[in-house]
Amino acid sequence: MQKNIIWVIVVIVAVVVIYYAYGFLKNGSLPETPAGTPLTTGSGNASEVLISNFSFEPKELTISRGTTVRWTNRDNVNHPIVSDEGVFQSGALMPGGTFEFAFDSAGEFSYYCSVHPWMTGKIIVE
Ligand SMILES: [Cu+2]
Repeated sequence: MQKNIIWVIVVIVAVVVIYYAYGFLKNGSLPETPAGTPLTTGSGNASEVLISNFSFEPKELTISRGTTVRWTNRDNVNHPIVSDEGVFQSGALMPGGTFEFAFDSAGEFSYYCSVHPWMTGKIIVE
């Protein structure tokens, strides 16, 4: 009798595991980001530039003075950000890494990726 109960439990566990495994395979393993998720997080005084597919998005970003810009590397390679005028420099910006810089004075700040110099962007501070 005891043995039968154990077998029933084993079968139930197996069915549950197979059910979840099937759902997992069917839906894929990567969690999806819901559409319309705001890119800006925190105080609202920060702006986000995403690095993906070897480009900066947005390529040009207009902000007001005192805003912190955060670059997030969504690619699988290192993208060190360098300001044309040497105003800021991220150093190695590895996959998944972020770099933040606070823009305290007005002006136009062009930058590029030192590994892939064709990757350029601009921060316009008003
Ligand atoms: Cu790069």
